[in-house]
Amino acid sequence: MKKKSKQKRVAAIHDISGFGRCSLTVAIPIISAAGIECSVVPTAVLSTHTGGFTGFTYLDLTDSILPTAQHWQDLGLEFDALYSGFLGSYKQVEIVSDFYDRFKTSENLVMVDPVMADNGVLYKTFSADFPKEMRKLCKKADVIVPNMTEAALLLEEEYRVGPYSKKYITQTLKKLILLGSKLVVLTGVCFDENTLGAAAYDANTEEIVYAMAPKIPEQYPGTGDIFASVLLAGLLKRKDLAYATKTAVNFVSKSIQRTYEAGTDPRYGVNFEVGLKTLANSTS
Ligand code: PXL
Repeated sequence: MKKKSKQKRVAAIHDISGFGRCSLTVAIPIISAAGIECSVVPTAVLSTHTGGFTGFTYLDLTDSILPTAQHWQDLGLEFDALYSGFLGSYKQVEIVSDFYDRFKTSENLVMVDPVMADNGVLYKTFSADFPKEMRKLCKKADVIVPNMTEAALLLEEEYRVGPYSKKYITQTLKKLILLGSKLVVLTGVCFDENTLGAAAYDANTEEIVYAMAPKIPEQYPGTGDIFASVLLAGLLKRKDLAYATKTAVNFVSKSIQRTYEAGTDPRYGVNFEVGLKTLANSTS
C-alpha cells in the first residue's frame, strides 16, 4: 500500500475580527480547505476589523499567548508552519518572536505577514515606530509578505504610488530580502493602470516571478490575509513559489471580482467562500 504523507499543521497567530472577513476568520477556512490543520493563537478579539468601522470592541489577549505556547510545548506539539499577521502592539511582536524561538525547527516554515499599513498609511492603531519592531520579527521569517506600503515602512523609504517599473520592484525585493528571510512575496505590484498582482523573490535561486490579474476599482480589507493564507497553503503543499503565488493572486482576484459584481459594502470583505472548493482542488 502506498504510504500516505503526514498531514501538515500550522500555528496561525492573528486576531479574530468577529465581522469583516480577515485574519483568523479567513486563515482558518483557507488553510483547512487545503487539507492542512490550522491551530490558532488568537491575539485579540474584536467585534469588527479596524478598516472603516468605528466603535469596535477590542479584547487584548497578549497575556495568553505565552501560556498557550508553554502548554503546547508541554504537550510536545510540533508545527510545519508558524504564521503571524496583524499584531496589536510592540509587546505582542516581542512575544510572537519568543513563540517562534520556541517552535522553530530546521524543517518548518515561518511566515510573517507584516500587517500594519496600506495605501501609503499606517493603520490608525499603530504608532510611527511600530515598523521598526516589525522589522525585527521579519528577521526570524523564512517568508515575508508585505504590500508596497509595508515594504516602504520596513525599508524606511518614502512610499511611492504605482504603476512601478520592473527595476523599482526588483530593487525593492532585493532590499527586503536583506531583512533576513529566504523568500519575499510583495503584493500590490502594478506595472500599468489595468493590472495588479504580486512579485515573488527567492534568495536562493535569485529568481523573480510575477503573477498579475485585472485591477478592480475598489479596495477590500482582508485581501492581504487571504493572499498570505493561500500562499502558505501552496508552499506547505510543496508547490513551487511561482505556482503558489499565482494561485494566491488568482484566488484573491476572483474573490474581489465576485464581490464587486455583487456590490457589497467593501468593509464587509470579499466573498472568498465560494472559491474554497476550487482552491481545495488546486492545492491537493
Ligand atoms: O486585514 C488586516 C487586519 C487584520 N486585523 C485587524 C485589522 C486589519 C486591517 O485593518 O484591522 C483587526
